[in-house]
Amino acid sequence: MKQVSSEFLWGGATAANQLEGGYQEGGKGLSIADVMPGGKHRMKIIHDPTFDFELHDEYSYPNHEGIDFYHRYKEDIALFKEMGFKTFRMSIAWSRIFPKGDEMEPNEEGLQFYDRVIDELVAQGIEPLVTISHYEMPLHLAKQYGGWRDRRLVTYFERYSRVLFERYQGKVKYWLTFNEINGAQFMPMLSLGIAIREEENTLQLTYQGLHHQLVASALATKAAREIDPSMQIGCMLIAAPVYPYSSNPDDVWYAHDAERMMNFFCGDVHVRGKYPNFAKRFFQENGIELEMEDSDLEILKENTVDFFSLSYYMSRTEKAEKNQDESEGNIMSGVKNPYLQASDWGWEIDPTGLRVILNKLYERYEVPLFIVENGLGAYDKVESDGTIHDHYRIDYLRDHLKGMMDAIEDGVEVMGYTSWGCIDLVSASTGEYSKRYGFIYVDRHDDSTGTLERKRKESFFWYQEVIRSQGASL
Ligand code: BGP
Repeated sequence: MKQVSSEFLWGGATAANQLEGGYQEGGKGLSIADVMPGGKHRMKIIHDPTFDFELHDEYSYPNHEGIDFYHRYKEDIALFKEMGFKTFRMSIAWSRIFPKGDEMEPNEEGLQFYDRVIDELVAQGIEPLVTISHYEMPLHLAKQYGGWRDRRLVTYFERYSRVLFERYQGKVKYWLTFNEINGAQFMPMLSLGIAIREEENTLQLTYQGLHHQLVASALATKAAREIDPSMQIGCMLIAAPVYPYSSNPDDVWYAHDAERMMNFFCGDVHVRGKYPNFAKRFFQENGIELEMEDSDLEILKENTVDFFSLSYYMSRTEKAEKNQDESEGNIMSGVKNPYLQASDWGWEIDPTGLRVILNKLYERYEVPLFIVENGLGAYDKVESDGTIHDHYRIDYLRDHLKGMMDAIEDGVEVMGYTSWGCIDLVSASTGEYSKRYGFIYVDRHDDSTGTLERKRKESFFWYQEVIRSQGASL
C-alpha cells in the first residue's frame, strides 16, 4: 500500500480567466483572454499571427462569464474543503490589479477581491498556490506595446508581482511566476501577447519575448525574497517526454532534440540560472539574436527557483521525416503513437509518461517537483436522477497518480498534485464549456445556457477518498 507523507499538497488547479467571469467588474481592464472567442474560432486565432486583439460581434466570448467564480467563490471553496483539498491553485488576473498594465498604482478594488478569496481559503485551512500570470495579460500591453516583445513589460510585471507579495505575505507561501512559460514555443500569441506580422521572424520574436519573461520571472523571485524570505517560488512548464517513433537513429536524435528544447530550455534558465549549451546552436541556426541588458545573465543566475512545477496531460512522439498521421488536437504537434489511446480531443493518454518525465526532471534538477496540472477533458452526461458517472476520468486520474507514486518510489521528490480544472471551467485551447475536467459539474453549456448550478460527480467522492487515505486507496 503506497502512501504519500502528511505534508503532501493534494488539491485542484484553475486559472482566473477560465473561471472568474465578472470581466468588467471591480475596475478590471480587458485582458487578452477576454478577446479570445469561443468554439471553433479559438484554436484558429491562437495560431493566427495577424490577430487584431479586437472584440467582434459575430463571436461569443465564454471567458467573460466563466463559471461566475467571482460571485460564487465561497460555495466553491466549501466544496473543495469537503473534498479535503490541502491546497488550491488559482491565478490572479493581472488586469484586475493593473487594468492597463502600465499604471504606477494598483486598483484597490481588484486587490480586495483576492483578499476575500485568499482569506476564505486560509479560513478553511486550504493553502493558496498562486500563479501570477496564467495565459492572460492586460490587453493594453498587447495592443500598445506588442506584448512581451517590449522590454518595458519586465518592469510592469515586476511592479505587479511586488504588489502581490507585499499584500499577501504571511498568507500565500507558494507562488508560480508564468503558467507554462514554454507554451510560448508552441503558441506565442497566447503566451506572449505578440501578434507577429508576415515580414517578421517568428522565432526571433518568440525567443526575445521568452527572454523578457525569464528575466521578469527572476526579478519577481528576487522581489519575493526581499519581501518575505519564507515564500517559495516555482517555475511552471508544460512537461512531457518525447519518444522517438522508431529506433532509427535519425528519429532518436530528432526526439531527443525536441525533448530538450521543450523541457530543458526554459527549465535550465529557471533552475540552473543559465541558458543550456544547446541554445547557442539553436539561436545560430535560426538567425536569432537576443537583445540583452548587461545585467540580465547575472539576474538569471542569482535568482533561480525553489521548486519546479509542471502540467502533464500527454506524451509526445516524434519522427525525423513527418509523412504520416500527425497527432491531432495536440498543441505540441508530433506523430501518432500506435501504443496509446487518445481523449476525444486527440490528446494521447500515457500515465507511464508521467513517471518518465518526473524521473528525467528530477535527475537533471534535483529540486522538488510539483504536478500542478493533470486531467482528462471529457464530455459528461447528467443522468435523470442528477448523478454524473465519470468513470473514464477516475480511470485517467488513478493511472496517472499511480505513475506519480511509482516515481516517488523511484526517489523523485514530489511536493503535491493539483488536478486541472477541479471544477468545470472554460477550456483554454477550444473555448468550450463541454470539454470538462472537474470533480464538480457546472451547469453551463456552449450555447450559453445553464443555471451555473454545481453538482458533485462520482469522481468527487473518489478523489475525497484518495486524499483521505493519502493515496492508499488507489
Ligand atoms: C493547460 C493550461 C490550462 C488548461 C489546460 C487544459 O495547457 O495551462 O489553462 O486549460 O491546459 O487545456 P484545455 O483547456 O485546452 O483542454
